[in-house]
Amino acid sequence: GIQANVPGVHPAWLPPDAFRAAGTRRVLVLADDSEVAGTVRAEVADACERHGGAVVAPGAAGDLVLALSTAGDLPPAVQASRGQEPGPEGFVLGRRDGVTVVLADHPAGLLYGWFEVVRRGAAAFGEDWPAEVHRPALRRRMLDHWDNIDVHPVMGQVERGYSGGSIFWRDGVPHEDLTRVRAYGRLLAATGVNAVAINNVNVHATEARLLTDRLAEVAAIAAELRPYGIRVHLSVNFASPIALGGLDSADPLDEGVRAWWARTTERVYETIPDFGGYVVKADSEGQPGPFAYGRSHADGANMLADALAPHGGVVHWRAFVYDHRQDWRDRSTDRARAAHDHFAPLDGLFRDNAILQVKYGPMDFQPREPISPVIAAMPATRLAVELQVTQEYTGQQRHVCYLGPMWSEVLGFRFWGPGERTVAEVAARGGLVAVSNVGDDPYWTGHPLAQANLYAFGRLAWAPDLDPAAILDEWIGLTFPGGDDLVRGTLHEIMDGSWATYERYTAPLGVGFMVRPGHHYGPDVDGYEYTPWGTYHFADRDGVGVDRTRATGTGYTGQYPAPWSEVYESRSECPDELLLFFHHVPYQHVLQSGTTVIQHIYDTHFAGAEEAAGMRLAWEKLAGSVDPALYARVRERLDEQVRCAEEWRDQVNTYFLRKSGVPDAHGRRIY
Ligand code: GCW
Repeated sequence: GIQANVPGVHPAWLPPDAFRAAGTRRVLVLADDSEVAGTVRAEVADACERHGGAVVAPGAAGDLVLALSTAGDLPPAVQASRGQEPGPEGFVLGRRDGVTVVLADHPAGLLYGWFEVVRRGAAAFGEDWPAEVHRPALRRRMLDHWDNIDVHPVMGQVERGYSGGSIFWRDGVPHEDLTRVRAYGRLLAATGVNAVAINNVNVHATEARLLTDRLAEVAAIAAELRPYGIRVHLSVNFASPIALGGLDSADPLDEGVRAWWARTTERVYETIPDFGGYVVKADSEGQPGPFAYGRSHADGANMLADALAPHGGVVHWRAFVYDHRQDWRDRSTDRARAAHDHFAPLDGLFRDNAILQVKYGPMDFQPREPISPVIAAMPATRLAVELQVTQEYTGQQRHVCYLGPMWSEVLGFRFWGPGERTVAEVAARGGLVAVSNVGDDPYWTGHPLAQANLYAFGRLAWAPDLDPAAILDEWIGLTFPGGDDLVRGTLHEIMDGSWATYERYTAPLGVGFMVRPGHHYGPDVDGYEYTPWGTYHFADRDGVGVDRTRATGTGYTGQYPAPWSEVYESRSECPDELLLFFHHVPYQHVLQSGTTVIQHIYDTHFAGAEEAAGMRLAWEKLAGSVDPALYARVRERLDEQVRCAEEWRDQVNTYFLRKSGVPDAHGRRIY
């Protein structure tokens, strides 16, 4: 059966009512005996049982037909949809003569087609419409969990997790009952996600053993996710041959090391035949890697790719490699340059099943960064772009910050100018990956409204050109199925612009950070200024920002192709929102908006804090219209958001008033 509702856990975007339209029909399923097709049958049966529809037998008339093209006896309405080649995960969807038809070549497509019908609700059963082909734009749509088995002394159980403990492990062992994992798989499948890496990329001693003597735990999780078309991936420690295999080296060119990985990987596939592959953070923030042996990251990645290739697996090799022990006095080292400096020269050297996983920005998941130039620099490499659904730097699921608009901008960015390829197109053969925001919290994501980010990630990975406001609208319709116009309108009012609001009250004009070191929550303007982490703003009495130009700075702008290499180089053409990422400018520098930098800082911080207060006011309109417990949870978090936004406003404004001595043109209160 399906895992529709876990007692005590919020159903997120799949409450029973979301299935009303589909569940009241007569539904015919023509499929094979695969596990995923079995899921489709169970889903249909469950929805029909709840809402009074019926599963009909072949030959009978249905209002909805879900068919595999390989099934025999396709009814006439289905025949009309043939010949469109939806591919391994796609489907054809149309309505003809009053019958809604989903036709797929493979069971996964049928499952995704079913959820598309659910999403459309009554609209899927209105007027006829011609068959449309739906195919995912990106090949792998993956969530990475930063879950540990043990509770880490500093990071907790889930690194950068804001939703409680892990849904996979508790007290050092897997949860006794994994139905929650299955429910998670179901939620993800409904958005189009097809891969999950279950453990933290910082692989500590206990978690390293998931690869060997704790493999059964991975297999158990894989068994819960498989019915929803999701493959399991594992983060592995590069030094495993030493730590687990008793070898004296992890050198990727050493025959003994290579043989160890080949054997170990073979055993993984004996246990989990559809295992997805490995995720690796190497030579990054203290994790071991190939540099210790004088080898390149292509050598490292290819060794694992070779071990995985016979079994059809892939290695996701992360490009997040930089010097986290730099000297703040040294102005020539620029952390933003690091990934491109390390990886661009390796283009063409990676195996086809080695996927380079690149964070969307050159720094680290900031609310605003330029797009990583690595994505443009490696045409002969399969690239995956990495986003962060967990809101490490965007309010940690205490603040409302709907990230759909940010990701949509990232995916639609064109490195080579108008009309040229988008980031989503460049990453099509690799994928879109994000750090999950899910934990064992009853709302899954701590902040109930943060569920929308998880939903939007899957939808954008499937179709990057969807309008983020339309995705939010889908999410609202599914999650609050009885919701009236007040609910819908108010949620849009609060969430549509929430990323922009967050950006306004935090670090200005793309300069980034200014967060409290370590946990990264709340303001601390100089918190990282004299640290080894490479995240500086260089504010002094005259100006602020990082000079990354070729003319006078670190030369980072030169890592972009034209036109962006020129646009970013130029103070007057650089987009305002990134000005301080690329340039060090005087406080009186006039932005393209016509405002000076210092006045912009004051204005946006007053506005941002005011908007946060406006969100809380808007939410109060929904008292009585949404579930009281959910109402209270959001309300309590909005109190914290308002408090924190004021703290940001006052610290940032006070800091820059003291540095610059320039008063606010509007005479507002700065401390
Ligand atoms: O954003 C940073 C986080 C680290 C994280 C690292 C990474 C898993 O602060 O906690 O480590 O990025 O992406 O590897």
